[in-house]
Amino acid sequence: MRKSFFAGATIAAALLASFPAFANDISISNAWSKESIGRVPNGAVFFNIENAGAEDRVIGATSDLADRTELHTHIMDGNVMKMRQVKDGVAVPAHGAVAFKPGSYHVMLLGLHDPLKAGQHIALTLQFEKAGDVPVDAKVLTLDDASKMAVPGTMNMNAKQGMKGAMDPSGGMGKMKN
Ligand SMILES: [Cu+2]
Repeated sequence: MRKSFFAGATIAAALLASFPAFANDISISNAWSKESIGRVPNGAVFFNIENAGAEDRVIGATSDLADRTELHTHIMDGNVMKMRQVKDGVAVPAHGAVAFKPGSYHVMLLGLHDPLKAGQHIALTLQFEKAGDVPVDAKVLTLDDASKMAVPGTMNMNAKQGMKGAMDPSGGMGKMKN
């Protein structure tokens, strides 16, 4: 499990040139989003937050990209995974890290002004209780590359099929074979 996690992290790191942003003790790395599908007017942005100092809290996010920029998370409601706005912020532990990742925390872009295109860089601002505003430069990935940024649990599932299955660009949930 640990090994798969690091394999996933290595693939993720290889996909992105990392542009860490520093503000006091907070650094943001591996920020990414994915290209818009058709006319879907929403997007999500993911990244890692590392904190070299005392406990802090993400209290909001802003951007010029969409009508609304919100902190979101996913919760299980019965057997259904739902997105929900996070209104009380996201704690960032002292000398710790928080991953905004698929299936978990993300910055939600609601009502995108323009579709996100692969290869594009998008800018947003994270607001921290103590560190203040921290800029985020996120790279927009193709759907194929974005699928490789999957959470470790998903990587483990793919690993059962071997790397060939996991790397198959046409592979999706509907194509899983046992
Ligand atoms: Cu969301």
